[in-house]
Amino acid sequence: MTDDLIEQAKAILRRNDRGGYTVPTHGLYPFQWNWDSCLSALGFSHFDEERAWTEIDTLFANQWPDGMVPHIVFHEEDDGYFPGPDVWRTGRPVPTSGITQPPVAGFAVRRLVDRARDPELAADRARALLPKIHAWHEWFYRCRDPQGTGLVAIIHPWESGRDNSVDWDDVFERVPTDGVEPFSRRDIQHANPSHRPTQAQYERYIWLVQRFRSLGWDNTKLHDASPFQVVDPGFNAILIRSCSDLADLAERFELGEIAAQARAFAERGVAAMEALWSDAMGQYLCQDRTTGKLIQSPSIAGLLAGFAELPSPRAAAIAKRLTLLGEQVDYLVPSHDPSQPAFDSLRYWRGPVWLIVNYMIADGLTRSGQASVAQRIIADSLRLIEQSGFAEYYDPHTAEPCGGDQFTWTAAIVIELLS
Ligand code: 9WN
Repeated sequence: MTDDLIEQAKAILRRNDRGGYTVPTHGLYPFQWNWDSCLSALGFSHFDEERAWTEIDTLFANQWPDGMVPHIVFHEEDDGYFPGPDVWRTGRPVPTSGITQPPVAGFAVRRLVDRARDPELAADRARALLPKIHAWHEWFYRCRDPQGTGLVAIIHPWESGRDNSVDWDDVFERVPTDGVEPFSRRDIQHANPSHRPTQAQYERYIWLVQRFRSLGWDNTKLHDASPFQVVDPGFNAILIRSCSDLADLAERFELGEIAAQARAFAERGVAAMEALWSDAMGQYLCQDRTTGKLIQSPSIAGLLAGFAELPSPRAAAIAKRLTLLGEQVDYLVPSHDPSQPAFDSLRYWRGPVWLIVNYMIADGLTRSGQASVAQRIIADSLRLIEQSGFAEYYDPHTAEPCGGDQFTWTAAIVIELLS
């Protein structure tokens, strides 16, 4: 069974391989996505290390001069996705979007180095990538934390990777829709519209893109100019974990300055995360940076926070939350608390389970000594695959597969878990 699943997963990675990068799935997402690629490299690394490194190299070849690594690289023309390069108009040599995504690269590179079967290859490729990844992290703290709080804000829901989370609903009310140019969505031609974000949400996504475009994609201006500034605990935990993994690697490779700076980012971030903790909810919450208030929305972001090395009482509290959630669903981890009125078991990031997030939560909990919940998460993840194949996301009650199928990062995580 295990071998069979691994073979199926490898076939998906090969099928979605476009040479130097993979597409998340055929049809729905025909370009390279940032965090998809870094997590997919983990899958490749078990059977083709060279290919794994290339996935990350290709992404970083499209890093912006200011350090940002864009969330989409439009390597080829394809009108099957909206919004394409003609909407973003970022002026890059290879067209890219103008926003970023959760920075998992530092974590992924460290993992590739740690288990390299070809240590020389790994050392060469990692040494070349380290300064680039560090430049991205510096960009985050410079451009997305201008007040020096230790935590960075996202300025567009797409940056979180959790596009239509309940977390954004209230803040999104502040984003207008006047002046949005007419557009025609392509996602709902590929996937069930009732499993995707709404039209009203898309109008706001595009309003933000147009606003940033009107500012020439100048990252010294975008943070303050955005009516949407949210501090996401999951996103920050990923950044903190990547900074700390990068610090370890930089020490190993004797890159003293990077090591010291990356370590300082991580330590400051861990301390700052306390501001996002909610005793009432028993988990971390997002913060609306415009008002300074915590957003009372118990989503998976506050559990993904455990991916960073947090104080052990916090990790224990997250494990407890997950145990309670596990009594409400058949498959952990729902992307939103099922007892909340806004929970929707089928609609994208408002309830469904995502394997990549499961993987990161389980990894963090295992490191913090919360092994039994981590094992339940992994077991549930594999049951989903056995029952419903390699989907984009799943209903946490019924295991119904949703969104795109033959999904690259889902397959990559299966290889990672079973190898
Ligand atoms: C917008 C590719 C991406 C993922 C995101 C997921 C979805 C895009 C979309 O697909 O977002 O970036 O058009 O829906 O939310 O996490 O990286 O798989």
